[in-house]
Amino acid sequence: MSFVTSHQEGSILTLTLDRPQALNALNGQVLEDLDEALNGVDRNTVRCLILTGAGDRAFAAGADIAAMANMTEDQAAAFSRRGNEVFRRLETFPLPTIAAVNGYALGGGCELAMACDIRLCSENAVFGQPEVTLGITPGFGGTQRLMRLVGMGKAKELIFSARNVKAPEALEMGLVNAVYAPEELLPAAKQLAARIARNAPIAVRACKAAMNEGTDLGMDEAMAAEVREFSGCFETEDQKRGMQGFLNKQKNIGFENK
Ligand code: CO8
Repeated sequence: MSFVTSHQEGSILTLTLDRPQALNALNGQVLEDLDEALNGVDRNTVRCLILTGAGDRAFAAGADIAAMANMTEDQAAAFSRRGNEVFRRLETFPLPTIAAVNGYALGGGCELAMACDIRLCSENAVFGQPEVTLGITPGFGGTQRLMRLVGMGKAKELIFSARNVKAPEALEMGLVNAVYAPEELLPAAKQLAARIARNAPIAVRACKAAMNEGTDLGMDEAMAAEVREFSGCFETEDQKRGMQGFLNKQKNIGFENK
């Protein structure tokens, strides 16, 4: 039995955190199962990943507090390191990822959503980094990714105060891209995934790599990363297909991931 289920429909793979009795809280096994689920992704057929939570209450209510309560400093470091390793793998995974946040995304849950490329949420979504109320800091990337997404001042306000934000405020600050009625969230995520999946997959992956790499570089090195990813698309079959298709006024160019 796994705490992460996979369901592929065409070229879209939905991964679901499946521990609803604990609001999909992230313990060591959930992290391993997520890593394993990423191992199982068929990169030849999948063109977009959606990550969501089982049930209608939570995406993930954070790292598992019961599992952390009696950790030593060394154990906490190992847990944080492992979580960061898996989340970084997701962040740099060579496919676009969409978090469909269907309820609470607190602590590690918010951090997991932030490791995805795009966040959509339901009207009942609640985001926050409540760690300081537990006597700890965010430990799965929250001190680093939140400020990159919403700016340093807002990130410090949210992390220091442990104030939760509801969907409309998350939208306003750019933490999520769009808000949907709960029943419309997954269909909307799939619609966006399908739209992404229609585009040249090598090019989409290259955009992700250039944008991810560029965030951590100065402008000159970042532009060099763009040149590398841009030129790397040339001589692919899909680049020829895409450009010839345009020149021939062809509609609905099908790309082959080659
Ligand atoms: N960990 C473990 N169990 C949880 C968690 C969690 N984070 N969240 C919820 N649960 C469990 C509850 O214990 C409860 O279980 P049971 O039914 O057996 O008592 C079940 O889920 C349902 O939860 P509630 O009864 O509390 O449901 P409510 O509707 O009353 O409240 C809340 C929902 C508001 C989401 C509430 O559950 C809550 O506040 N949860 C904790 C949120 C939180 O503080 N998250 C941050 C955790 S810390 C963290 O994520 C740090 C990440 C970095 C780690 C670095 C490693 C060292």
